[in-house]
Amino acid sequence: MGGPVNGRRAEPSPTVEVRIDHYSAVHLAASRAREIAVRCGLTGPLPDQAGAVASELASNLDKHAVDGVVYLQPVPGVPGLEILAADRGPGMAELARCLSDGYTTTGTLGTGLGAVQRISGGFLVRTEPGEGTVAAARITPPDTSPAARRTGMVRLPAEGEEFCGDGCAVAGETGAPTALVVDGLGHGEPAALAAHTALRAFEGLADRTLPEIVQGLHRSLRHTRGAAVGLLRLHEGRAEYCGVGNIRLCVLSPREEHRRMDGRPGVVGWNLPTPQVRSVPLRTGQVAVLYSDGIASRWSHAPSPFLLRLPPELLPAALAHRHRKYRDDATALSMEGL
Ligand SMILES: [Mn+2]
Repeated sequence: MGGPVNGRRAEPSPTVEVRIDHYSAVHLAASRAREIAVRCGLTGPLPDQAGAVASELASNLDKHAVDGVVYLQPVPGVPGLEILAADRGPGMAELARCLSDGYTTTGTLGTGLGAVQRISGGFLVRTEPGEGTVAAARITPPDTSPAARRTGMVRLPAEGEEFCGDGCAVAGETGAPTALVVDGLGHGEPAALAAHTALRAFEGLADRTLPEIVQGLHRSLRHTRGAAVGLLRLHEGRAEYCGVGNIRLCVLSPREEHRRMDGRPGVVGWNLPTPQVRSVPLRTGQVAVLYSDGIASRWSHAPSPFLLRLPPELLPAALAHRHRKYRDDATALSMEGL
């Protein structure tokens, strides 16, 4: 998936974005979903089902929503396609209410999302008048066990770029889960190579302490253009964050005050500051999100109640849709506390 980077192993494909700004985009979303579903390892009727789900979500956006977008990407860790939809209201809101109330209509409105829910291995939707809607549907083989952990991610290349200079990964299925977001300096292929090098190095470092991981990444990135790095490790009731450069952390909670943390100035691979680990309370029901500077950090100064309540599966799509800078690669990765 994705082109090879200087002949090295290809990076998993970044998130594919289809803006629903015209009816023709509905067909585009469906055909891209079918095509990416095949590349994600789905077989039999599943690619067509993925196309049907993408078509339904996109057609709702086309008919009823303002500023609608569909994101398509592999489900991390298992064969499968994730289809995310986001808008700024108002139409999807009505549909989602019908769905969550079990309310049926004689029109095509409720039935469409009901079908999406039946076909999908997992379907989540959140909506609020004035805020819009975010939805996620996962198409996976019938025997797929549910995700071990509640996470979400979106990784978008800068507009017009083939390569994404950001990377992200989660490791530690058994031990303390550890997430990495990396932003190769600049964008395009050299940035992608730096991000790719960091991801490969992270595979062998993930069970070390966070400062050791940063130092290991620093060594492996010496011959690249360097990167900003953010690491997040979950423990019961808390998390550790270690950041260098513009990979920020925000911890969101429906009722409590949110917490923000910024990385220390520096470039991993070039001038590494002494890595500093900071601990932050993070419990079940709270969500931590690591994000690159392709998402404007302004949102985190006063997150809306809608964002504060989003589950980890939906938060990255909402941030990318509302706060993305189109001239930079943009990544967000979220995890729920343990
Ligand atoms: Mn960037």
